[in-house]
Amino acid sequence: MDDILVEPHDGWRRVILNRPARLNAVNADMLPRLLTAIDAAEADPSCRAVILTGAGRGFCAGQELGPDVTPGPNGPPDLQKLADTCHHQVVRRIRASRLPFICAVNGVAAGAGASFALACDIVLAARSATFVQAFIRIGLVPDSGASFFLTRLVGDARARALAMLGDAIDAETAERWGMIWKTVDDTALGSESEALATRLAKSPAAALAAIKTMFAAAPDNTLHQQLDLEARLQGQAGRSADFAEGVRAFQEKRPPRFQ
Ligand code: T3D
Repeated sequence: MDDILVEPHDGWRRVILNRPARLNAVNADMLPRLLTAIDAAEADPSCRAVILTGAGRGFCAGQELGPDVTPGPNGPPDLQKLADTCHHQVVRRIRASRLPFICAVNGVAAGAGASFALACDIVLAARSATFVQAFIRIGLVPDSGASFFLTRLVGDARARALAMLGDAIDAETAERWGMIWKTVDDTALGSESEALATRLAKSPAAALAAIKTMFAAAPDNTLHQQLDLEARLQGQAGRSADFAEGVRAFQEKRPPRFQ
C-alpha cells in the first residue's frame, strides 16, 4: 500500500498520509515520498493549492516509534540527522512553497505530526481532532518547528506548558487559543477543506505566494524592514495582470477572473 497518496483535482491536489494502522506515523522511508509529493505539486503550474490530510482516524502520530529511533549495535539513533534530512525538510518545503497549504486535521496530530499541521498556511481541524506535544512523553524535545510555531501562535505561557506537560488539547481549544484557523464538524472536514482549496486555486497565485514571503519574514523583521518588504511586494503585485483584472472587475461590478 502506498504510504503517501496524491489525489489530483482541478487546480489543487490532496496529499494523504496513508498508514492508518499507525495513525500515519512517519519514518525515514516515507518522508522522502512526502517531500517528492510536495515538490511535484510545486513544479506543476496548474497546481494552485494543496490539502495535507491523513487517512483513517488520525492525522499523524509523529515519528514512528520503530526501527529509525531504536538503539542498534552502533548505539543510539542519530535524531539530529533524521530531523535535518527528513522531518525538517517537510516544514522547510511547506514554508518555502509558493503554494497555499491547507491542513485538514482529521484526527490526532502528535509530535512532528502536530508540527506538520502548524507549518501549513491554513489549518482546519475536525471537532474530534486533538493536538499533542508528545515529545516529552518519550524523553524528547519539540522539533519540526514546534517551539517556533507554538510560541508565536499561542504565546509563551501556553507553549511551555504544552511542551513540558505533553497534554492533548482538543480542536476547539486549539481554535480558541489561535493555534488553528477553524474547527469544523467531522463530517464537514472534507467538503470545507475542498471548498477552501478550490477558492485558493482561483485566487491570485502570485499574491498568495507574496503573502507567504511576507509572513515568513515578519517574525525576524523590524516594523521598518517589514514596511520596506510590503512596499516591494506591493510594487510587484501592482504590476501584475491579476491586479489589473481585479480593479477592472470591481469597476465593471463583476467577479474577477484571475489568471
Ligand atoms: O529525529 C527526529 O526528529 C525524531 C522525530 C521526532 C518527532 C516526533 O514526532 S517524537 C513523537 C513521536 N510520537 C509519539 O510519541 C506519539 C505516540 N503515539 C501516541 O502517543 C498515541 O498513539 C496517540 C496519542 C497519538 C494516539 O493515541 P490513541 O489511544 O488514539 O491510539 P493508539 O492506540 O495509541 O495507537 C493506535 C495504533 O497506532 C497503535 O498500534 P496497535 O497497538 O493498534 O498495533 C499504536 O501503537 C500505533 N501508533 C501510534 N503512534 C505511533 C504508533 N506506532 C508507531 N509510532 C507511533 N508514533
